[in-house]
Amino acid sequence: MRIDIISVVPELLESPFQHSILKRAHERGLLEVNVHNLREYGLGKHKQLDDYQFGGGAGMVLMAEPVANCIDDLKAQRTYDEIIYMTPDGKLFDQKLANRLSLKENLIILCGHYKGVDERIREQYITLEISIGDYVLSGGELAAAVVVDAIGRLIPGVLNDETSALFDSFQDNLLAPPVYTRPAEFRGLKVPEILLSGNFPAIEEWRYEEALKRTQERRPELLDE
Ligand code: 6GU
Repeated sequence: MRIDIISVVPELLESPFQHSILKRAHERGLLEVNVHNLREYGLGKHKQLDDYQFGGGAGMVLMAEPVANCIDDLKAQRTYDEIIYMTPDGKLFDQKLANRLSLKENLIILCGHYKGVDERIREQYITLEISIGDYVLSGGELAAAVVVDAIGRLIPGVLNDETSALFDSFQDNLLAPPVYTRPAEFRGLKVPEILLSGNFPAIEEWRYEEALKRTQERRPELLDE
C-alpha cells in the first residue's frame, strides 16, 4: 500500500511511521508513506496557502488551487482508491473502516487546517471524509497518523502470529480480555489460575467470557451492533 499525505505541517508526520510495527511494514515493502509539504504548492512569492473566508467570519481557509495542484500531480502518477480528507465533521473512524481501507492499494490523505479547505475541493476531489472522534484538533496531521497506524498494521503480511489482529479489541465488537505475564505472583497479586493450567480450550473460554464481561461493563453499546 502507498499512502500520500498532504500537509501544511509535514514536520508533525516525520516520526510516527518509523517505529515498531509500521517500521516493519515499510521494511517488508508492504507500506510506503509519503508526506507532501503543501507549502511547495503555495501561490506567489509568499507561497500563500490560505485566505479569508467569503462572507466574513474568523479564521482562514485553505485555498482550492494549491490543494488541487498537489492532488493533480499525484493523480497524474497513479490511480488512487480513495482521496481522504481529515476533518472533525467526517465519518467517525472505527475498526470496520480501518479493515476496509487496509485492503486498498493507493490512498491520498489531505490534512485539514485553519477553518478547513475550500468546499469545492471537498466536492470535486474528496471521496471520503474521516474524523477520529468528537473533539477538535488543531490540524488533521495527528488524526492522519492515527488512521495510517490503524490501517498499516492490518495490511496483509504486516502482523505475524504473535501480533495477530484477530484478537484485537473491536475486531469482533468485543474489547480484549485482560493479559498477564511473569511473575505469576506480583506483590501478593496472583495471575488467574486458569491461565497457568495449560488447558487451552478452557483458557479460550475464559478469555471469551472476560472479553464479554469487560465489554458489557465498559461499552455495552458494542454488544447491540
Ligand atoms: Cl480528522 N481533524 C481535526 N482537526 N480535528 C479532529 C479530527 C480531525 N478528528 C477529530 N477531531
